[in-house]
Order: sequence, then structure tokens, then C-alpha cells
Amino acid sequence: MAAVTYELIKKDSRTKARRGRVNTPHGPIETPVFMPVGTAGTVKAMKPEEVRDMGAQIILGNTYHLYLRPGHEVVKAAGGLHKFMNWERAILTDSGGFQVFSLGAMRKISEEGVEFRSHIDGSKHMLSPEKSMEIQNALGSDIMMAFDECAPYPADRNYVKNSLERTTRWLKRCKEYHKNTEQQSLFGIMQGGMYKDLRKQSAEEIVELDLPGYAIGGLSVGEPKEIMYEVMDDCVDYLPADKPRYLMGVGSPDCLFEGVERGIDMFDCVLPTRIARHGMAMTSQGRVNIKNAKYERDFTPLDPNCDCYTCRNYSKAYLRHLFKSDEILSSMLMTTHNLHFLVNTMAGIRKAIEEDRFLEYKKEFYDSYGRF
Ligand code: PRF
Ligand code: ZN
Repeated sequence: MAAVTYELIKKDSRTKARRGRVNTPHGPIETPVFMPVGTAGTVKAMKPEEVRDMGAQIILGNTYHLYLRPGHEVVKAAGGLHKFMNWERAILTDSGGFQVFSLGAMRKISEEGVEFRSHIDGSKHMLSPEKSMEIQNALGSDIMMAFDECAPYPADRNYVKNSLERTTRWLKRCKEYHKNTEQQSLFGIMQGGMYKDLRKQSAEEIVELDLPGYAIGGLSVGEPKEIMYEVMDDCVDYLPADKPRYLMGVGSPDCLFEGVERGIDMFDCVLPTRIARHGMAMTSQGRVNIKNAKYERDFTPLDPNCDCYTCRNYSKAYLRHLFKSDEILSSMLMTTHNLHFLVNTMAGIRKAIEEDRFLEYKKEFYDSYGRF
């Protein structure tokens, strides 16, 4: 039995949206789900209790960062990542593939893996499918991601074809190395850039390996949103209906709705936490830039329709003051609100699918929030 299983609860009658449940060794995840990012063993500016209490069901960790610092052996000695960071719910770890590719000039790709220099001290390292599995096994995440190659955008067909075929060969090596399938589940990653036939080829190759879940990688890498939505729509059709589908690195509010509508179950994105630290809030009325002078004497909450800790207790004027004074509390309160907003929006989406009014809920959201 795989560590992770998927149950379908309800299908929307007009779109590919679906309400489901992913069961993990650290509890169930109601889907569709938004997963906050905790790159280095912390959702920045938040205590794990706060992340839990606002309703987050699973968080993300990063192989690349935790391998470089503090080192996966340290996390393993602590009893695994759950224990080390005091998070009792599910954890998904990304493989490090995407992060080393983002290093640009500091890396060298071969069939064996990727040689790279640390962004911390310049030291030389090698990540390979086997090494990524070894690290993720030590971290003890519930869901481990395959070590893949994400092609840039734009990229020519031949380049993309080679990289998706390498991603399949690397996935086979990941599966071969990973033995602890009762505690940890390996998800495959589809690549293929913006080429529909290559997406289909990638899907057929990875689905044959019968893994407990599949991700769509290589999207939201600079392409226009319309192209992303179109490719995503096809990708979902190539994936099995009885397994969870995860769209990697995508999580702006409009992308959540468009992704859910096309049959995606899981999303992650640094956007809510990152923009929070830059003084930007996502609210039911659109984005609020807390730096704006017009909030100097605005004693109303960030979002009148939000019941998060920040909105229940603080005004825009106070939040603006904290941001302008470089106070640590600014990041904490802004992150609390943004995460609550996205986690809550997703809870609203789940409820809407259950009540078969997903499209109406999407329209209400867009009418109030706007698109961007
Ligand atoms: N592969 C991996 N992680 C990712 C991506 C990918 O393609 C993306 C692309 N949006 C984000 N994170 N392993
Ligand atoms: Zn709020």
C-alpha cells in the first residue's frame, strides 16, 4: 500500500473541478488544497501553530535548501523534518531539481545529475535522482517529488523533448532508489514545455510507472497565462483520474480558480508569504499596498471581510506604520493575513464544489477581487 492514497468525493457537473481527499501518514488533506511554502523548515514569519490554526493542512519543504543548511543528516538526527520544525501535519518536499536549475550559470547538467555551487558559500555539490531521494528519505516528508529537469520558456522543441525524456529516465532511477514506500510516497513530474504532444509523451511515460500521484511541472515559467491555462487543460486529461494532480509553483488567486476548474487538486506558491513581507496584501477587494500614503490615517482593517488575527485586531494605519519602521511584526501580521486569505479561498472553493456552484463562486470572486 502506498503511503498516500486519493479518494474522489464529488465532481463538479459543469467543469473538471473535483473535491477529494489525499490520505497521508500525517492525516488527511481535503482537496483542492493550497500548500504554504516552508522552504528552509519554516513558513517565514509564522509559528507552526499559527499555520495549523488558520487551516493549512500540508506545507512544503525544499530538498535543496535543507541539504545545504542545516544538512539532511542533522534533520534526520532530530527525528525527521516534522519533529525538527514541530509540524505534525503532512509535509511535501520538492526534489531540488527546480531550485538548482534556477541557479543559472552556477550549475552543470549531465545524465548523472546536476553539479552546482551553493548560493550560501560557493561550495561544489552534486544532486542526482539518487541523492535527492536519499535527502528526502532523511527529511521524512510524506510526499517526495521526483528529481526532474524543468525547461525554461521559451525553449525549442528539441531541447524540451530531450529534457522530458531525461526526466523520465531520472524518475525511473528515483523509483528504483526509493524503498520506504509505506511511509513516503514518490510523485512523478510531467514536463514537456508548451508543446501538447510532448506533454502527452511525458504523461504516458510517467503514468506507466504507476505512482501514487503526479505533478505538472514546467508551467508558470514566464509564459503568458492564456498559454499556461491551455497547456494545463490538456495535461490534466493525460493523467489518471484516481490519483492526485499537483500543479507546481502556481498559486495566485486567479490561477487557483483556473487550475481547479481544469481538474488540479494541489497547489503551492511563495507568492502570499513573499509579497506579505514586501507590504502587499491579497484581500477580498483586490491587492492592498500597505505602503500607500492614503492609509496613514485609515483605521479600518486590511480586509473588511476577513476574520484572521490581523484583521480582527489591527488597522491599515498601524500595519503601514510597522512596515515603514521595518518592524518584525509587520512580516508576521501581513503573512498571517495573506495565508489565511488563500487557505480560506480554497476552503470556499471546496464548499462550492460540494454544493455544485463552483462557477458561481468563481464569478463572485472575480467580480470582487478582479483579475491580474
Ligand atoms: N519542477 C520542480 N519543482 C517546481 C517546478 C518544476 O517544474 C516548478 C515550475 N513551476 C515549480 N516548482 N521539481
Ligand atoms: Zn485578514
